[in-house]
Amino acid sequence: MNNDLHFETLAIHAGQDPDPTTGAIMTPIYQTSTYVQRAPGEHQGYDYSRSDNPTRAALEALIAALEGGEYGLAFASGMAATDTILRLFKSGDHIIVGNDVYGGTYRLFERVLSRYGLQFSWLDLNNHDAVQAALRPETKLLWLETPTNPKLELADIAALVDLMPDGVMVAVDNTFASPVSQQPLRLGADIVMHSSTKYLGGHSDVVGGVLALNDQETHQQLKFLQNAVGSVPGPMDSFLVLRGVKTLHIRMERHSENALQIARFLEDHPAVRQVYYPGLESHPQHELAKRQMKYFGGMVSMLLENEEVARQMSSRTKIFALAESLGGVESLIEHPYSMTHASTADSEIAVDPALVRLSVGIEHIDDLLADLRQALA
Ligand code: P1T
Repeated sequence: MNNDLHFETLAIHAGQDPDPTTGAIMTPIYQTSTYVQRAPGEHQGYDYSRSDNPTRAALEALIAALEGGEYGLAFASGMAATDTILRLFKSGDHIIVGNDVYGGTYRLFERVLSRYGLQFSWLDLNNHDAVQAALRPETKLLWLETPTNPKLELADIAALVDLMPDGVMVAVDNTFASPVSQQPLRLGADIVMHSSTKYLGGHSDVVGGVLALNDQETHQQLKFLQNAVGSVPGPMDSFLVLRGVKTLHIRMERHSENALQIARFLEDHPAVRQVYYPGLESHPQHELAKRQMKYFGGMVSMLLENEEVARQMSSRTKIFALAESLGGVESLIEHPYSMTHASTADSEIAVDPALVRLSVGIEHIDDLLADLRQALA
């Protein structure tokens, strides 16, 4: 597949030539753990499914194409993908992280990896002076989300890449934007990570993670770790992400249209103190959003009067289902303080208890607006 084709074409075809033996147009689910060898070490490219599996290989080729990278890697979850990146580093290494991230990322970094001697600084990545001042000889990685979970803050990827000295990698968790909206490798980032559980899968039926990158040596190290650590996705899960991605571009367009209308509605609602959505003119980084993103995405957060009101609203919607996760075709609502970001409680990156987060789906906008209107009444 020629990776210079348009995104919409790559989403449907990259890594997915029809099966040469049967002509099957959909990638077969190679539900096998092992592969027969003609003689010891003499096989057809596959020897054991932790190391490689053809369905997973198709997904890995697809994600590389979507992100404009040379290499893709797939994992059992977004956290597994993140963890595998962090295993590139060793005790004493220092990592700069944006101070608004998914709660599970905070938990992995501070409660697991810090026990192995990795050191983390949590910073406002829009304060470039502070980022520069935090750099140390031991700094090896800048980790960022843009837009962030749950406050939809943006980071200027190209500017931050420029700020990093040689030897400091930049990894972007691109889960909220998805590759149809922004491709961080093209802006100079070294590694892109996704929870494919979200927009890539798109149907709330799979947990997975993926990486994309250009550097051959880093790819070899990550591929080694993928096999050595073993947090790989099964073939069925790989297939579900392959199938989900085929409609990513049209889903994201509708997610974004619906989310913008909802953000505008919430901005005018007296019960809402603040709305966080990069597509709103009132978003402090709206200009950066227009420059860096093709779509503003389906995630909207809002600040209500207090925690009690936020909890009540989260329980009152009928179409927006109260659940963790995001990026599926159906709309979800959640209370980050007690749900997705409970692990950041009392920390330097704790979220406001009055915050409510929406994952806006692709249902009819009038039904979604009516649901929010009744829940806020
Ligand atoms: O859940 P998993 O596939 O392991 O991905 C973790 C992850 C990583 N990065 C971001 C930006 C995420 O949002 C997530 C998962 N987030 C949720 C489950 C959530 O509801 O926010």
